[in-house]
Amino acid sequence: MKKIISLAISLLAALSINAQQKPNVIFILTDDLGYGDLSCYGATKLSTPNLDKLAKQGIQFSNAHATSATCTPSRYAIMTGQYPWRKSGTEILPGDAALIIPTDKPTLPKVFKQAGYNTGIVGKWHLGIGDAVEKNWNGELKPGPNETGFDYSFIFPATADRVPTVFLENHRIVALDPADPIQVDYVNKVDNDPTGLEHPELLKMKSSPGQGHNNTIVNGIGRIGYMSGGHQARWTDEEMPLTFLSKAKDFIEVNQKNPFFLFYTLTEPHVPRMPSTMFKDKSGLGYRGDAILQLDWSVGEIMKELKLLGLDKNTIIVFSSDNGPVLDDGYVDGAVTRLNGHTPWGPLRGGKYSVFEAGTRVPFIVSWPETIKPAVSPALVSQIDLLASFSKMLNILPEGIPNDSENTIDVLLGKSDKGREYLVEQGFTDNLAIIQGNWKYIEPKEGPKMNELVNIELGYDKQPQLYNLSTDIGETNNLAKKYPKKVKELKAKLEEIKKGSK
Ligand code: NG6
Ligand code: CA
Repeated sequence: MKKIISLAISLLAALSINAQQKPNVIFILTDDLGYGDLSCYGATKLSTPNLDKLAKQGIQFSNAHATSATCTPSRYAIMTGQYPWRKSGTEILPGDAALIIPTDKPTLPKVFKQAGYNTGIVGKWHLGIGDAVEKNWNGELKPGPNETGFDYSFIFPATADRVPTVFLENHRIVALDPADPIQVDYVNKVDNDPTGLEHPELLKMKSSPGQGHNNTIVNGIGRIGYMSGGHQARWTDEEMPLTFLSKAKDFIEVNQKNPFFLFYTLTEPHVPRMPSTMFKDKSGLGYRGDAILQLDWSVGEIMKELKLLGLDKNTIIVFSSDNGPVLDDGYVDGAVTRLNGHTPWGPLRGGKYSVFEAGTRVPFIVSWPETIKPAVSPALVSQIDLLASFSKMLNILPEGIPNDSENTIDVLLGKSDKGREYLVEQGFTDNLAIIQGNWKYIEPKEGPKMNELVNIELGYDKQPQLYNLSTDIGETNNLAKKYPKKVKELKAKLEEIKKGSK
């Protein structure tokens, strides 16, 4: 008997050592950060020392992608490993949308959970909450992040410019006074809360003409959508980074003894950009630049925390952005007038909403000190592959991982530089492109050339477009007429991918 007990104890000890050896993973996802927004990616008008340091100690990818040029579809792909254009209802969601992530399929956090990790999300969600649009915001709100694989969640439901402007911790709104219940409506005004449209004099930041953002005013900023009540629970934009950072640090601290996966989804530099006082006017580029300094600072604070707890060596940090950059996305905040020569899109064409490269080619850094050999990698990688890749790393092979998600773990960890063979990019909902090797083919599609509101080329064209990205990264020279065979080949490949999915 004694022997059996001691055997059991040593087995348990071995298991727990094993568990401790598994690296923690923190995926830091920013919102609308462009390919050219960081100094390690060539920005000269602002400096991002913490991300530069992360890039220096890890692998900095130059050809890494979000699947889509807007937030909801891009995050849908990260969570499910499936191209979002395969499923309707994955376009930019309003703040009262129902959950769009299936609760009975594999997800990125579920992979970690299955491997014994504690999982958490802190930050922006934007994938819907509850079973329906109509819901009682004052009770338990589910299904949501916790039902898709996160043990812990501290989020806001949609975007910083959409109501409800409150935080949810697990299933409930934080600091909600039952005597002042919240109501949310995206069609009609509810109650008497002032709107930006009726009371522009109450605004501390004007909304851009023609872009909406003039419904309920919260913290002096007009939002998309109407809400009433919940006054104590409403956030103050200026303290958002501190709140998220503190919750992220708490999660790390509480879970320091067991492997954890933290999805830290920062809201910067998405609109409304309202940096905290310590960053206001620091960049000289207006609030958008300040918001970038602020996100860089948050990353630095996380790195410091890991060091303090002795977790820095055994924590993988993945850093990226959900889609490309935009200047005026709804508020008059100086992003255009104070740009000062900064190029958020780097050498790329387009931006957020666009099927051109700046829409989906984003900063992407993977760091794992002392395990990953620092490098710059030109390999083609995508956020959609994190699901299959971490599954492979953890030896978890859940059934039903969509084959859109490919295992590229060796590339992500620097053991190989052979990235994906091809990748599909999604612009503003229905326009798709495929990259294979140096070639990029944008399928012909009717649609507006420009999103005039934000002054970004969307990439729609009735004619097929073909670019050679190795010599023309700015997609200026359409070679479709010159290489009809290539066009045919890539068109066929794209059609094949469109058809084939689990
Ligand atoms: C757009 C909003 C924009 C932003 C975006 C979502 C208008 C005119 N523009 O519809 O301000 O909120 O949605 O951004 O309403 S994302 O990064 O979450 O996809
Ligand atoms: Ca975004």
